[in-house]
Amino acid sequence: MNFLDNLGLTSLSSENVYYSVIGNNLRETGKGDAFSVNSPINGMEVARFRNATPAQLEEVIQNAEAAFKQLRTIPAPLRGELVRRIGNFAREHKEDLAKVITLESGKIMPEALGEVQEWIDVCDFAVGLSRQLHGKTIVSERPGHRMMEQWQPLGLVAVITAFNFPMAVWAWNTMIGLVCGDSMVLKPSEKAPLCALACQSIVEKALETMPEIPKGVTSVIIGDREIGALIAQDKRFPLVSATGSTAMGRSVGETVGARLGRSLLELGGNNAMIVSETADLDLALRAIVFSAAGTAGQRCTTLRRLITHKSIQDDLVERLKKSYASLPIGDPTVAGSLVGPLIDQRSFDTMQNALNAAKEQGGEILFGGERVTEGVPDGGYYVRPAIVSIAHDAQVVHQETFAPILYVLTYSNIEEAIEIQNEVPQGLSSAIFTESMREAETFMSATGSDCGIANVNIGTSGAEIGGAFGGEKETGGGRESGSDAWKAYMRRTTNTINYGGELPLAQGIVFE
Ligand code: UN1
Repeated sequence: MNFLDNLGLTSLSSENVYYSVIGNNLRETGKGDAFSVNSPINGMEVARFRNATPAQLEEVIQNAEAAFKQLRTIPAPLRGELVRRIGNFAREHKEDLAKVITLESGKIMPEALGEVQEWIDVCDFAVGLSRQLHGKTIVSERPGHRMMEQWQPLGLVAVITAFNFPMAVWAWNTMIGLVCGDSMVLKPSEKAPLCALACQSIVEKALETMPEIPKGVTSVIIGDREIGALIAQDKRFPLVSATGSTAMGRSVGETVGARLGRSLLELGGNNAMIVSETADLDLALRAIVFSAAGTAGQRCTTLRRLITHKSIQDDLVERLKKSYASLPIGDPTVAGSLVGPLIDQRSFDTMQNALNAAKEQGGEILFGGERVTEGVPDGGYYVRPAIVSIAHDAQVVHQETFAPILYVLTYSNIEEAIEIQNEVPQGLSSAIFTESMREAETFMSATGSDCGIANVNIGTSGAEIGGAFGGEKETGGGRESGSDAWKAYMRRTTNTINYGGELPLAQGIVFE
């Protein structure tokens, strides 16, 4: 496969097994259990790995620590220059990188290209940021004193990623972390390790052009849950950033919390869109289809609950069914496909279980849900995205099923719609379609959506990198990517400086 060659990813090791530990001239295959990576496109094996062992993790950590000690002394704008070059290499290899994403995650090419674009965009953002890691100056209550804040590099940051955004989520963390002066260690999803190696190979191209930056500033360790747990326990990682299921995040968060470390969690979503009786339905329809069926329902921002005003529901659902019926389902490498495969059989089974539960809980499948075997590659789990009409408080509606199931719910007034929107345990993304300013503003107000993302007249997925990305409640509370999310990757010091000849105490205390 040419694109793998172009990224230096072929014949990495003599045993035909890829390296599991990479960074700072480390090049080792894992010494743990072997596993294969199978493409969701057709189930074929695309690569073989061996998991890294705890001893190999120790090696990675020591290298990353040595790199951090140097990196923190390098001025932030120079760290920004590294990120600029990483972005340029990502631009140059955009198509090669997108092909690796498609191969491992099954994402259609236009979306895979979009994912690489997120990486490129966050590089541009981080380069600008590298000259804007501002602290404040603060007036002191004491004569002859002043106060200020400084932001300092934090240390080693672990990034644990999921299969569905194997490059973008790593990039949000790593490009920002690098300008902040941190040494970044990636533990990728076991379903997308080649993507991790591709990311590392791009960083290494940039590092080759900047010998003044230590080589171990990014590294990759491919391992199982045991390695993930060891990372969470290790106090040499002041920050662990994890994306994935709420169950995984809870375990990481609890372990990191027990040692009083910081975790940045980006977990499950159960995203809803309210469609008001005033909405522009043409616009809403397009947004619904992309948000609910795009990426085969495998984004954490995927639209899962459609809360429709009772007066427009029938019309909207009819139009939605027509639109779903014409969605091209198929090989994600083929131009024109809009819905690719689910990641694996387990995911397919989970979807079928959810559909059965929906029926048991009084729901009705209005469209789709079944496996598609015609006109798609053999061996992949392709499904027709489902539309299900059901009560808003049915149990299955309150859980995240990582597959294209859209639950259609009904409301009569905006207060009720917002209540339904907020009644689930997750709090990532949300949207309203309305032409009413009152409804839109109420939705975004303190009494409105309780999610980290609340959109008006656009869908729930496809956020830009310039905003802080993340959500509340069981979504974990973390914020990544744009705005001031960088602060999570640094430590803040407050400095009080006395330039006078006296030593007045704060709060007017006299101590003599
Ligand atoms: C994810 O699914 O983990 O907002 C991230 C979006 C993308 C990122 C999704 N920019 O849909």
